Amino acid sequence: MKEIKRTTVTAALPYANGPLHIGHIAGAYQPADIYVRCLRLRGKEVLFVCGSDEHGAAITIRALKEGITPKAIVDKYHAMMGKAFTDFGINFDIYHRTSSELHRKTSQDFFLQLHANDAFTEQEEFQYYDEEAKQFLADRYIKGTCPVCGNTEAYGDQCEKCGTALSPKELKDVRSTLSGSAPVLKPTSHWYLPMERSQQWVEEWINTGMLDGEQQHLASEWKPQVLGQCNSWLKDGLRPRAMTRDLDWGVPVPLPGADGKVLYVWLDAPIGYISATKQWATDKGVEWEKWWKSDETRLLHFIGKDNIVFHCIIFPILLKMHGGFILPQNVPANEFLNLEGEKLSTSRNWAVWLHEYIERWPDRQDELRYTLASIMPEFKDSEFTWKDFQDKNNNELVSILGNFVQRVFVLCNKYYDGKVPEPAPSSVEAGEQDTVLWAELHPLPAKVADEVDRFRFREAMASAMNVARLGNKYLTDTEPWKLEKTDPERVRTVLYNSLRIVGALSVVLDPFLPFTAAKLRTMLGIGILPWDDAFRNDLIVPGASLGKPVHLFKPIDDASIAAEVERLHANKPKEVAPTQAVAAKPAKPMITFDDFAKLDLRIGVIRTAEAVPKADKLLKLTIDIGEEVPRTVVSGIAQHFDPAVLPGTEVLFLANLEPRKMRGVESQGMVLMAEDAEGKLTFVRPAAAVPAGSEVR
Ligand code: B3M
Ligand code: ZN
Repeated sequence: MKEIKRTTVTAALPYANGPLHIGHIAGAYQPADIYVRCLRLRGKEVLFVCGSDEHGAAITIRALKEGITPKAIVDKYHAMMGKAFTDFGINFDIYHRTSSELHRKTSQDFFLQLHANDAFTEQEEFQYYDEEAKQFLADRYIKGTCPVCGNTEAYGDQCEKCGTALSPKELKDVRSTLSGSAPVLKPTSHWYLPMERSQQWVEEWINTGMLDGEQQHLASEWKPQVLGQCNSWLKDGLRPRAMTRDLDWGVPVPLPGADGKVLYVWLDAPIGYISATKQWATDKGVEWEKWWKSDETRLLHFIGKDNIVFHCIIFPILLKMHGGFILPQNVPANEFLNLEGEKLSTSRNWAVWLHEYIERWPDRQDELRYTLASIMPEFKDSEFTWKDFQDKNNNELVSILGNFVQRVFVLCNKYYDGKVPEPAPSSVEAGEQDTVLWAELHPLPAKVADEVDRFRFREAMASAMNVARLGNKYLTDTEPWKLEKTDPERVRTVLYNSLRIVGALSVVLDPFLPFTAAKLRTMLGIGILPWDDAFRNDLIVPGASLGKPVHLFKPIDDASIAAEVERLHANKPKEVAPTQAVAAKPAKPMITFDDFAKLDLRIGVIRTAEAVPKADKLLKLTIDIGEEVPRTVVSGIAQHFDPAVLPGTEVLFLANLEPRKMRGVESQGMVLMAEDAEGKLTFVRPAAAVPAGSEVR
């Protein structure tokens, strides 16, 4: 294999159709970020690209649901995801978007080159067409009865009840989700990628790493589950796949007679990595080609398992048919993360949303990063629980890492007035306890790096944490606080060594806990050390001033964890079985439309919630209804909700109810709730996100 000079790292372009949750982060973005940070600290040349995937039915369906345009959807979620990544310390060289002009041009040029290379066949096919909506229907716009299990709500591409992958023509009693009418079959012609032509070389390339007689990668370095998925596809035989769609949202097909047709989203999205690179290069005034076209470049795609075939089979075929591009050297896909015993689900709101976590746990990114890295679904699905998050914080971050650093800084503050002590010159690594310590410490940075190189991020972080464990043990074994009176020189050596360990931690923890690593550097008064210099002797300089000891991590109490779990359950839409329906009460007397129009109903968002002293039924809430000052409301829901979980909750709000005083507080409106047969209360919320203050009519 050629010597590698640089690495292009891509992380899957998330669909701009909803916020990011911890499953996305643990699946693709955090592993990529760890990998990139580690390479950079080792002085390697890396480019890290990502962006929003803004095309495809995923977007148009969301737009339909939220009642706004696809453009408004992608603008909203692109901004939201970009901010969440930055806040979480995931810093791409560029976070681009596939709705950009540069991307349109790049993907159209790519398509035209494929067309010129005879990579496509043109085929006419009958596809479902909605005569009312006047459009061909993407698979997700078609519903019908599943031929396998009889579920009447199966989609054109999949039955979510029995999990069978379907094609629209297999469904019975087909209907369009756009108009509800029965669609008709109409001929339409599309450009297909005859993938069967590539079957042979793809099979060989994936399984042996050989391409055109050259060793491109070692299959033994690919994850078994990635090889497994590819081979199960290959075993079925590759088939032609349509590369264009009849849709009005996407990159227009740049050929005559292709009006109303756009590129298939899985054609344009991976080209998004290339257009992102081009945009980055343009912004920097450098060339982009070497990142995609040089055999001295290693290309890596970080993705979740549902994207494997697109990155390991379809995109490589496209790249090769186009010509001039390198193929990925590895695709270290992760499996899925579950949450509290259930699958993460956007539609059932069963998720920990990244932007909400950051809001509720400000300045605690590393606590989540630590938990996610330690349970990363590298080889099989894994599970996040809030309890585990608490345990990892309290028993590992607080007790091991935080405790070690705290002890070192407190002692240096106390004995040396916050300065680095002068060690006994010859004995730094020579005393009996020190020899053992250094023998164990010295190999660790290389071990961490090696594990990161092999995409073993869990092990790598554990090895990095071992530096702190060894430091803790060293302090416990040497007990410097007992020796200060009798052997101050020894104490100086021990604490000097301990500071060097903190210095090394600021390096080896950086890929995993970048916020903490930066704090350590500030405390030590040093800059970023190169990886191989993690333990260099002269970096911690005797006599230099140290920063104040700070608590790096705080223990998390049971109540905060209980509130998070409760919040998850409270936010999950309840499935109401018909038997639980409330017996209908007799209807109230008629009102006129004018009576109704007098009500000022709006969507509000709870900003704060607190108990009202000496009133066990009441909570005092402040509610944002888009006005400058949030409304204060006293609400009789204290026995139903823990105030800690309420901030951020959307509510239906009556804004023009006469104010009245309750327990000395003026209540300026009313939160409307639904009540079930047992008297249990639940909030009435909009089905999709709307800004605070939106009118309800
Ligand atoms: N947007 C699918 C996903 O979010 C898709 C990835 C594109 S990567 C080029 O799972
Ligand atoms: Zn089914």
